[in-house]
Amino acid sequence: MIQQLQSLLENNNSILITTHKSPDGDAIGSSVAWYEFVKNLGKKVLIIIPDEPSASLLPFLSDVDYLIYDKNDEQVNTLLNDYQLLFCLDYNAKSRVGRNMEGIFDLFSGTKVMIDHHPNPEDFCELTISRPTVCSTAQLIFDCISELELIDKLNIPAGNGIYLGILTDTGSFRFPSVDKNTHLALAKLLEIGVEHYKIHEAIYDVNTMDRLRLRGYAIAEKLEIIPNLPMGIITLSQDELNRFNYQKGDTEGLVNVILSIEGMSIAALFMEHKEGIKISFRSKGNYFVNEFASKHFEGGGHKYAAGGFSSESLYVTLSRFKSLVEELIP
Ligand SMILES: [Mn+2]
Repeated sequence: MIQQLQSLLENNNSILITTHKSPDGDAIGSSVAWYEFVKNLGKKVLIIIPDEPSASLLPFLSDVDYLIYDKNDEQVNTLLNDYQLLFCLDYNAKSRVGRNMEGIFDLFSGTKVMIDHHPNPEDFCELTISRPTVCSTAQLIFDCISELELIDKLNIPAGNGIYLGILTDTGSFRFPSVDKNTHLALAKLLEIGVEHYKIHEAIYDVNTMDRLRLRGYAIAEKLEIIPNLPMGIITLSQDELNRFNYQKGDTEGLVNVILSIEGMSIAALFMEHKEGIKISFRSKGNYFVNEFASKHFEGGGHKYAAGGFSSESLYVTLSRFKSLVEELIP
């Protein structure tokens, strides 16, 4: 597989990098890392992101060429076929780029390559590098570069992206998906000069008062423990989000706070948006959320972290959820 990747890189000079909708730290981090790496190999490269990332991720994009598909769809559609390779990073199905951007897969006539760590990848790329046991796509990017024996082409900007992706996809290096290789990769990043503390500060020390107040309110007033289950949920209506001047990214990590309560193993956050109800599921130990999310809430993800969606009202979504929660008991 790495040989196929190697020959694709040797025989093609122009590369598009795409990632999933509502990009998280791993989506942005792995895209930036791959961008910097292939640029260093002398390639022409452009990143396409489905929609605007949260504000804390924007600084990581300051040195790369990228376009937001939602704002530049026509421009992207016309330039797609100026590129030979299209990389799909941190997603495993066409639909993950969102309904808007999904059309690019019909328009693009070059070779598609998936590099991803979500289980059960859809078969739509000519080359699929899928390793669900790896903690993050960023780590997988690191592994690919090292298997290509091109680790000397890893520069600090690429290293920053890899660090960002690993940091955010592992809850700061604490999830079971972290292994020895994760720490070896991190050690290598520090060795080449990545300033890890700056990345932590850029991600974790950028709260606004509104965001802290929203979190305080959510925990104090909206956290509900489901009887007879090691499970807590938080629901936030559109009115409540507006009250705290909600910005994308403000509830990042909020669902994990529920799991920090002693004895809690499953957590869910329901947020009412214009498009519908967005749900984040988290779990640990013997509890898994990805199948539940895909079976009942048009979602999916990893066994311990999954997303979901419902176009019903918040009230109906919650009652349906509560009627189904027993299925989460193994
Ligand atoms: Mn990821």
